[in-house]
Amino acid sequence: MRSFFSFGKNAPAPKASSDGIKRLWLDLGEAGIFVYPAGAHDRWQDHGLGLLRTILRDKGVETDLFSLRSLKNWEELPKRLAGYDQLIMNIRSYWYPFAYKAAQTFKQVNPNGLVITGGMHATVAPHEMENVPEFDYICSGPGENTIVDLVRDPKAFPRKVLGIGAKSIADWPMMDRTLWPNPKLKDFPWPLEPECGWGPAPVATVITSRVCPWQCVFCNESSYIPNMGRKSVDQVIDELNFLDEHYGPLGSVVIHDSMFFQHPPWLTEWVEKYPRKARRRWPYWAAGRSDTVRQWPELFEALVRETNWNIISIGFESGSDRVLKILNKECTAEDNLIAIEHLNRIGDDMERAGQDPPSFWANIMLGVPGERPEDAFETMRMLKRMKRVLPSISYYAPYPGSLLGYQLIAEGKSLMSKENYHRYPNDEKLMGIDYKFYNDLMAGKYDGEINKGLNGNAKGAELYAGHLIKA
Ligand code: B12
Ligand code: SF4
Repeated sequence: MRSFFSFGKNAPAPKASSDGIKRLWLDLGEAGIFVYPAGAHDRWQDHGLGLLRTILRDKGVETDLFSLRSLKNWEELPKRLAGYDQLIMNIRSYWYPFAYKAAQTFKQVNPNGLVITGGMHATVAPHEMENVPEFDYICSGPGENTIVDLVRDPKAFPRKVLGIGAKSIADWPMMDRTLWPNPKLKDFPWPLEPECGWGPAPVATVITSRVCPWQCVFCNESSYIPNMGRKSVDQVIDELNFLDEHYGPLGSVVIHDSMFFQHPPWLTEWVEKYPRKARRRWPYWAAGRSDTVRQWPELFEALVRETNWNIISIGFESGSDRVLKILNKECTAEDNLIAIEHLNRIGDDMERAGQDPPSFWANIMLGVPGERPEDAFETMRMLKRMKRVLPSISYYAPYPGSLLGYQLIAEGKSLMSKENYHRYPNDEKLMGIDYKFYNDLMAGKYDGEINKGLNGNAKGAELYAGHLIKA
């Protein structure tokens, strides 16, 4: 699929906001994603950008927008950046190499321009960014109550800014999705989003809650994202109905929350209202944990059956208790098994009743430091016990922000750098990991060994071969 437009030839002239300042919000990501064929996840839109541009627009601060994903190649970038006074970016760690390159290019073409940054990487690795002189402002933490003042009068702030957030997501304005970049691709239902195999297009991605309270050492986002209240059930349904009415008909929904299956009273209200008040009971993808599925089996079943939660993302991570302990997952291999059997049973039941059965989106991590081959075999056995599953398997990556990530970075073992985080699913992310073993495992070389631990008809290696994802 090619773009309708030839990007980069004639960059539009920079527009000034009402205060005369020319500001560019740069959407990050790999060049070419909005031009050439690319994975749907890479094409999804950035809620941080959408929310903050909505807030700015509502306060009369206009920003131009360009997406790195619309570049055919990096040589086109200087003319896209030339003539601006400010460059604004939401930087997550996996976008850091792009932001670094963009900031350098911006300064080359606008030596007096200011680079104003915020986002997850600015929150968890500000020290790394402070060493780069091209970053003029580095805002750690949430930006919703800081962004307007910061871009209006940056000189009033120190270089390192502490962002101020809302108490609750309920206080965020409804994001104007037309402020997202428009890839102008035939198969991109802008301002809605493309499907990725979870449910029919167009997809609406929404956020109902922020911050998962658990402390898994490869994630533990609650240590760096301030806790905040959840959006009300009514707000979520109103937003979906609005999107369906204005840009739909919607095909399906993705709930981006790191942990959707939390706060039983909220979930109970969702079970009660979503089937009644939503214009359609759109199927949706959302995340849970195996221990809470075990703890609240009836609530889980009600959500699956009554609200059409048909792709259940669970961070199983491993089938080995040793590795689950290393990860401080606070779930056991038994919790995982019980959750698997519960959904297998619900799915069988629904199939017998002529309904579409739900599937797992099973998040699995391989290459965790300390993992032994037998642990990885247990993990693959666990995966094979799932009757209906979309495997999401990745090699562990030491992200800054997470406890384990910080530790491995400090020990000099991370292979992720500001020039090159990772581009491909099977990139090597950590020293001391036998990636050859894992590549062989993923190619099915150890399937005989794995199937030995399973009774009956074990699925083949096609279940996971080719299912490694970028992480
Ligand atoms: C949605 C999501 C995705 C989507 C992204 C879609 C997209 N294009 O945005 C998908 C599914 C594709 C994805 C993939 C991955 N993700 Co992700 N994802 C999330 C999630 C759950 C929500 C992000 C979000 O929309 N937040 C809401 C918005 C409003 O927040 P925000 O963007 O951070 O913006 C706020 C502030 O940062 C700040 N801010 C932002 N920009 C600016 C700019 C300025 C100037 C200022 C002042 C402030 C400011 O203000 C905003 C409002 O408060 C977060 C977890 C979380 N709770 O945030 C993880 C998260 C961002 N993902 C993460 C990771 C690691 C990944 C993956 C590697 C796999 C994985 N382990 O999940 C892949 C990588 C993909 C790739 N290689 O490209 C990590 C990033 C860690 C880090 N150090 O950056 C997070 C934090 C999860 C975690 N706990 O580990 N992800
Ligand atoms: S991995 Fe999942 S359960 Fe663990 S802290 Fe992160 S979002 Fe929460």
